[in-house]
Amino acid sequence: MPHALRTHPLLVLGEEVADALDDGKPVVALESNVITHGLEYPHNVATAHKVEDAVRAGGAVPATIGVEKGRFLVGMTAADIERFGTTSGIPKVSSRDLPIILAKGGLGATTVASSLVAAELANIPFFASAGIGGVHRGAETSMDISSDLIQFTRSKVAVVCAGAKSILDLPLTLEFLETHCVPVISYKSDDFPAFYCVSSGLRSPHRLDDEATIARAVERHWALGQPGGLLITQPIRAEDAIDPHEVDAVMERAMLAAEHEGIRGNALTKYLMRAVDKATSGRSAKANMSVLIGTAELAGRLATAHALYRRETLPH
Ligand code: PSU
Ligand code: MN
Repeated sequence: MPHALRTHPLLVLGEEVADALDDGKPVVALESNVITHGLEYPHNVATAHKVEDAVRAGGAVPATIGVEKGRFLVGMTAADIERFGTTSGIPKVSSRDLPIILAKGGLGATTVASSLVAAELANIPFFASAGIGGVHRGAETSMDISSDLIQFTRSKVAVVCAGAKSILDLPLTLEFLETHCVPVISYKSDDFPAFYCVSSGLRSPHRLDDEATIARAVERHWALGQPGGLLITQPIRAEDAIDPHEVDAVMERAMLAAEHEGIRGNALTKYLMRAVDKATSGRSAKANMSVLIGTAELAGRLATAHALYRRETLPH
């Protein structure tokens, strides 16, 4: 029998994703802003495929999300990924932008926040992104706090990431998550990671070392009637990490340059990331790939453990 989601007016489900959701098989949602704004062609397209392969290696079906012709693509095809990767001028679409872009039509690249909106509509309980947005440094005056954090409190989707880059204020980011009741779980680590670095120097509120317990925690969160998601972190592999002092020095310079050039609002994240990529060339490309693959693979394994847990515990 065709699933209702297949005919949802705002969703275009990929065939494999629709079948997996019908069968209660694990699916992991992925963002497209990293394809259009995070990396350059052709590295962006190649990376998007590697990330999808990593989700599969973890046992789940990948669902890369974007916006086209007034609907969410949930489970982009290779042709979709190529189109997003090569078309210039695709807007970055966060939650606040969604209704307008959906109303206007055209292409839109989803951030973590807006991908979570689509994932929840499609009943996909897991999402992977290497780095989330957070509280920006200087937020006490700029009030620049990524919508990603707000969306965690609204969408019932568990987010797997390698923490956030230290272009952000990581202590404030953790404070914000605590204040807004978002559970943070660090997988096999005591610390909250900082994307290129194994540790941000901050202790994580919770550590869990096995997929089954994390899957149970995700289900418990929702059994409590909580509306939002959870954050699950996994650090970069130590051998691929970059020295925190070097990252800090580069960030400081990039932030001063951004201020000098008057870069603000939703353009700031991309600007800072590009500056760091340039300054650390070679190694940051390798680190980026390592983080993307690692988080996608873990998300695949967690989605698999979660699907199994649901099958075993839910009435048939
Ligand atoms: N941080 C990263 N890589 C990214 C982003 C953030 O390390 O690609 C992107 C993601 O799409 C994230 C968005 O959802 O930037 C957050 O942007 P803003 O800070 O404008 O909310
Ligand atoms: Mn912002």
